[in-house]
Amino acid sequence: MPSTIRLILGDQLNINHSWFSAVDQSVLYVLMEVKPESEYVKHHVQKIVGIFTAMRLFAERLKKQGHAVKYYHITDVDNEQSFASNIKALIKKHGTRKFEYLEPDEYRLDQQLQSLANSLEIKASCHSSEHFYTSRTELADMFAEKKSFLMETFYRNMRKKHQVLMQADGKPVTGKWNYDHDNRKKLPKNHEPTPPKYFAHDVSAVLADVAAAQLPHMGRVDAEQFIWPLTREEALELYEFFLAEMLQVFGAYQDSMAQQYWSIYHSRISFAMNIKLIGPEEIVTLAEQYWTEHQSQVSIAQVEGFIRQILGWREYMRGIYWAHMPEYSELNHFDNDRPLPSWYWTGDTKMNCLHKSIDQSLEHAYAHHIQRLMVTGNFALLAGIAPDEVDAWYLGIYIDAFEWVEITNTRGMSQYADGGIVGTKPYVSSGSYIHKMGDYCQHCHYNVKQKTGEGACPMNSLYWNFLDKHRDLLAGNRRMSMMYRVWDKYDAETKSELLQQAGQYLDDIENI
Ligand code: FAD
Ligand code: DLZ
Ligand code: SF4
Repeated sequence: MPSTIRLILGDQLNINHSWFSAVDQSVLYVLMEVKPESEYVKHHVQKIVGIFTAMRLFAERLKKQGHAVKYYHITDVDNEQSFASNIKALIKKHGTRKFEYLEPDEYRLDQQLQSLANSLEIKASCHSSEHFYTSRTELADMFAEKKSFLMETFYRNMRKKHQVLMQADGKPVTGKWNYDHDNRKKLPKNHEPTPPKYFAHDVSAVLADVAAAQLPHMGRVDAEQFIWPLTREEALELYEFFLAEMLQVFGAYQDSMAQQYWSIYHSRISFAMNIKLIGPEEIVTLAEQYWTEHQSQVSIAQVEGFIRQILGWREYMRGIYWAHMPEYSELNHFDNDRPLPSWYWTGDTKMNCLHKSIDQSLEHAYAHHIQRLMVTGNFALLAGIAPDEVDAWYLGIYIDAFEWVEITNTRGMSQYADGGIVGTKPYVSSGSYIHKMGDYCQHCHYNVKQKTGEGACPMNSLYWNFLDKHRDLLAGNRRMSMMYRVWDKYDAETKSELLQQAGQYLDDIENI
């Protein structure tokens, strides 16, 4: 009879966790597929199937190692479809004396599990997931006396603390912290990126369970050739492929967009990392090691650009989340309230940049950072979409979307709904940025060079409309002042035409 129950959530599949270092038959590990976790937003079918399959494979692996495991499939008759009810039923059945769980990454589940723990008459405790570099409060503690939390400051502190890309004299290797300026290139004409690595899992049985349980979902899936990594070994394989084939140009092309290529030179490691098949520390260590051993092929700009994303941005977002939740999920700096256009769920728009970014998201449950930020996010902000709707879309559609990293990127970095906690200014642009960084505009119904009139690129007038509408909130921001100077130089007639054009597009937003 197990005297301890240990709960493992669907994004806590860390086989190197100290919990598993010894086999102890008095401990029962519990994993459960439960309906509420699939229903808090409408998820991409690949996200549900990916998480369930990875959970099932993880449970099998624990069993093979000799651990006692109780696994609730979504269709099991004894599954009460709630973490709390299933745990209480197990405690009753086994007469368990202790309940243990790992720190959830999401505020909602943290609250739920704390209240479950408090309601039990047995001992209950919460343990580290042993995944992140930082604790929940490390970022807030670091900036305790400061008004704003600068990512660059945080990142440099992380580099020093963890001795990543550092020299013995305390300076960054090569003397420079940041190589952003060497990066940000468009893909050269006729350049064909290395094709992404695909796995080919048959997930038909899991998909059948999802259908039988009538879980809401969206998006497409090839159930016989599921492409995402689902075990630690596959996560390592995908990452090693990235190091060997892609790291050498990762930074250079990380901001580029391409009509024909859906992931370009991105690692696509976020899903595996977010469900903890692989950890950030090993990712960073392996990248630095690869660079050290291959300096003739991989420049510092590439490896620094990559490490910054994980040691910098990813940990920073986690810190922001725990410093500002639950208020963060309510922030709406611009009071935006327009519904999300229905074509966000179909890709059915004449704007090619949006069509391509949404269509590939439905196909692969993935878009790379610049598509999320400067295409779908940019349009949503320019059009004044309600942040709740934007968040629900991002949280549902991406296979790597978990609230701690989704909401900080969406509501914060992309929508500036937090009024500048994450970003120092809104990430907005007209069509010119999209034109500069890729080839979407060449294949578009609209003309990126045109601001008004039939066929004018909607991003152009919406951009000026956004600046004009939010002047009170933004004109005082030094980083926006140059754009306001440009706007102020337009004559009254041009301004009025631009605002009118934006108004027409917004009135007909479902059909643009
Ligand atoms: P790569 O480009 O190869 O980067 C490597 C890794 O760096 C990523 O796997 C990721 O772990 C990390 N990283 C890069 N940028 C960020 C960032 N801004 N914040 C945190 N980590 C970062 N990332 C998620 O993991 N989950 C999300 O739900 C999510 N939602 C986003 C929503 C919006 C609106 C935006 C603008 C960004 C979002 N991101 C999210 C951040 C980033 O876009 C993804 O991490 C990245 O696209 C994942 O693909 P990749 O693994 O190929 O990344
Ligand atoms: C996203 C998700 C889904 C769809 N289903 C489950 C599930 O049935 N069981 C589970 O343990 N986890 C699931 N998850 C992931 C959780 O929502 C995740 O643990 C939280 O997002 C915490 O970050
Ligand atoms: Fe997007 Fe405008 Fe370019 Fe079309 S022309 S792809 S809408 S930026």
